Amino acid sequence: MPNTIPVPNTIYVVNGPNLNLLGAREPELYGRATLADVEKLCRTAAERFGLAVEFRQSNHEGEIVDWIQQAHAKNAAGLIINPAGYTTTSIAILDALYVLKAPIIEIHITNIHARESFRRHSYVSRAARGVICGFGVDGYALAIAGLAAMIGAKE
Ligand code: CA2
Repeated sequence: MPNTIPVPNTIYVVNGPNLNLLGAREPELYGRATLADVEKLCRTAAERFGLAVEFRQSNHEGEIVDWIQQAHAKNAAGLIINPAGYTTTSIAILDALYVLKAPIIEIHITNIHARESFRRHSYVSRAARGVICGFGVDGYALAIAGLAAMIGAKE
């Protein structure tokens, strides 16, 4: 058997608090797509580049930290994170992201710069290679395409 190192091909898509409510509340802000729709969209976008997706959502900071550590332990090819309300508060999530060597993309459904000023400061951005916001849930597909380009995954 050839002694080859497997190429990492799994990307983690991690969603923070309240994103389980997508589609059910505040559609004027976040649209009508549900989180299940977003998961499907991510899988379809990733398949084009031969990438697999671990799709997660949690309302709990520590669980998100655990998944980031898991992405590192499993040698994930990259991580896309919508930290939601933890964007502006979580040094614990930032510290976990700093450990990850694979590229990180931060994504927000809305344009956080056009909203309340407190939404504009992101701890997570310090660890992110790229940030996408304001494209609605299509931003997830854009994040996957951008990540694929960063890691050299071809269509
Ligand atoms: O625009 C984004 O994706 C945000 O990360 C969403 C967060 C917000 O705190 C950030 O400033 C921007 C809020 C997520 C809450 O998600 C909901 C979805 C549907 C209904 C209610 C909340």
